[in-house]
Amino acid sequence: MKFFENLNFSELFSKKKIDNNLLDKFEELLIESDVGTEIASELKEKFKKEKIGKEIKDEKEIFEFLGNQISKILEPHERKFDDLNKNSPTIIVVAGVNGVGKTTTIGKLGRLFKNSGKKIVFGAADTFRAAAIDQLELWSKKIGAEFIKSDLGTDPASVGYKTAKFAEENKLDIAFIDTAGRLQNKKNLMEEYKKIFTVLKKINPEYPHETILVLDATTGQNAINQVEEFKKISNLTGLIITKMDTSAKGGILLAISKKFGLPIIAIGMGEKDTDLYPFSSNNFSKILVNNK
Ligand SMILES: Nc1nc2c(ncn2[C@@H]2O[C@H](COP(=O)(O)OP(=O)(O)O)[C@@H](O)[C@H]2O)c(=O)[nH]1
Ligand SMILES: [Mg+2]
Repeated sequence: MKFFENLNFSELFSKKKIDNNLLDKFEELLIESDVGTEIASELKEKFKKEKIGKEIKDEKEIFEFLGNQISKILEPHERKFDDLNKNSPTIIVVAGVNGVGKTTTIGKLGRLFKNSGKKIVFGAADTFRAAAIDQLELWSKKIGAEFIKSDLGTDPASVGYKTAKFAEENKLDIAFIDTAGRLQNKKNLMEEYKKIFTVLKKINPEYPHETILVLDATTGQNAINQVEEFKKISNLTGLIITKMDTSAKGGILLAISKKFGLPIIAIGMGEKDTDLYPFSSNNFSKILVNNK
């Protein structure tokens, strides 16, 4: 995560009194970090209130200020992990466009819930590529989850159905339904998702209990469009942001929570099964600040 990589505050502020010109530059730097214009201006105003006319000792002072403010902005959006498994079985659809990390995230989520003794199943409703089915099957073997699949090209909704039924009949705790996110034909994709929801609701109107949208932090502002599209077809219950271990700027998370008010569940920090962290606004802001 390189949120502050391009924020060269030391040059900007060193031994200068904070004036409006400096504040504008501060705001510009924040906008470059994907936080969005609203939050950038909000942070500028707060900074102004506290520091105008004063001298800044060093960069640390600015990072501390930003860290605290970011934590405050994100705190209301924290979604506690334990909260995800209130029903038995809990049916979770994992959605998102191709390549964001859905399948990997299911593997990692599975690992975390397995660690706390939950019985789980993965359903391979991304039926368009054999490799996608195999990938999820590998994860299921790795962490000891049950696995449901159909033949290549089968209707994804039928896999969703089978997976939820399997979870019920075997008294499992959680079913994770993996999906395809091919964006080549947006209309078809959204129709496929709708069908999965419709079929699940036929089993139980409360299904799915969760629809988690996975976003890739490296996509920057485009992540906002993705949330908009998926919000149209489903009741999103939370977000997971992947690839925060890369050069992605974490700022997009602030822009998204501001715009949509969606809960944030976890952060992906790598490709291994142990690389998923329940979201904590406090830790997240600390990582951002300390990574400089
Ligand atoms: N560095 C990094 N890579 C990730 C992370 N999550 C997923 N990936 C990688 O992103 C690629 C696409 O992931 P995949 O789970 O297949 O995405 P899907 O198409 O949404 O199912 C794979 O190479 C994953 O290993 C993450 O948090 N950090
Ligand atoms: Mg996948």
